[in-house]
Amino acid sequence: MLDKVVIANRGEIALRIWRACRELGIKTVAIHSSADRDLKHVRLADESVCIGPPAAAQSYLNIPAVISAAEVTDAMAIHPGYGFLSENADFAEAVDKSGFIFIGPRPETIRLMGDKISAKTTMKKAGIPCVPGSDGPIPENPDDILTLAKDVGYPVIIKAAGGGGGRGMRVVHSEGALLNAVNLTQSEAQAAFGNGTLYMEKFLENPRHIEFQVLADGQGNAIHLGERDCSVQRRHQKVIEEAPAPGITDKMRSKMGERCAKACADIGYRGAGTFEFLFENGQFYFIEMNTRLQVEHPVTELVTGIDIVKEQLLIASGEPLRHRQKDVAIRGHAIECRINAEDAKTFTPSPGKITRYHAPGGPGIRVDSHLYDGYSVPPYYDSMVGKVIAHGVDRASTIARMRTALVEMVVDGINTNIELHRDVLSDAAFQAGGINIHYLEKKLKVDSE
Ligand code: MV4
Repeated sequence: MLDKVVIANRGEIALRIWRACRELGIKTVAIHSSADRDLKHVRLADESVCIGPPAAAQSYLNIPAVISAAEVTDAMAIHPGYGFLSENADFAEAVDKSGFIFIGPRPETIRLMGDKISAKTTMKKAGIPCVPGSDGPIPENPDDILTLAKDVGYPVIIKAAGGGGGRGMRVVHSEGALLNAVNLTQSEAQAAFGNGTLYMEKFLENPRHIEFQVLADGQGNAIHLGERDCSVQRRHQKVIEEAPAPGITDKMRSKMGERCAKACADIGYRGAGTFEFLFENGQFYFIEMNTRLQVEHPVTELVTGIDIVKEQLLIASGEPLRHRQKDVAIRGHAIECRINAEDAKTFTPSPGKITRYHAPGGPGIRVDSHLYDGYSVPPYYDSMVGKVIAHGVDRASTIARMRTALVEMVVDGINTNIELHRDVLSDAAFQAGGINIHYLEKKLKVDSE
């Protein structure tokens, strides 16, 4: 078993990791920037180390500083959380080489999935359905690019192999616009990721974003924990997630979930992971794999009863997977609302001091947040300050629970998106279920008119 873990993150997820360690009797080291001394988990951790100034590049992203903190505290493992260094293969490798355990997949796996072309090629070979397209990098020769697009069929989307999560992509609607779009995307990708390699896919116009959660022990065992629907998003930032995805039958879930689990077993995957799909006209199309714990993991925890962070810690300590697929059941429904410190109209960050904080509660309500009365939200990091997660026997009663929680919740002193959540949860289209990735941006446009 791990005896001491460095929590290499901040905010709600650092607190979430602290709680899981604590439950398992694992000692914790909070590493933080000089702006984060007052974070709740820093105060609760057994030890804390300030690793640098506020700017993330000099603290949470500073690989030598993070590893030094593990060395001076004699820790055994490092949990990266999400964002920051969580999907950095060089970091995972440096952690290994320094004699610590990286709580996540092997560096080679992170690298394989970080390149979106090799991720797709790997998954296609493992039997996962992918969006039709170039099956590898697009050709060099302009005529060959034009022929490829004609074969795929317009509209197409040009994506950077080094991109992901909505960065480095361009939609092309006609032959006349193709080569210019390719050149632009290539220059941007080279500048942003140091890798100008591109691939092409058929552009799906109105898909839903549905992702499957997996757990694997790196010893040949892998299971899936069903899917989440993350279609409520704005500018590639998810706002609301739910599990299970409306309209996905047990049969569809088992079929796709088991394929994901088998793909993990095939590649010797270790840890928690997520297969991202676009879902359109009853079909799943793989786009990317995330090799980290995700923000929205709680909805899966609530419907399966499995503590994903505890499982990550047990897997990292070398335990074989303790859950069998046949024992994983989806019970009821769960919805998560991400609470952001932001302006309701402009979405610009709204840092500042919390003058009054009341968390919602009651049956089926979980709050993952580091907020407390008197805490100051610093201006240097992501604006998400917590998540409210509701669980109920079915989707309608879960929506009712969430709406109650959002009325009950008070966060004064900063602006938040709580009102936006109330609007979405009372919207007939959201209540009907099955909205696509364009839903929120369209709704915001209509509502502002
Ligand atoms: C797509 C797509 C349509 N067709 N690929 C955006 C994030 C990145 N993970 C992939 N993305 C998309 N890829 C094809 N072939 C539409 C998107 C997309 C999107 C996907 C998921 C969630 C929100 C999105 C918002 C805009 C575009």
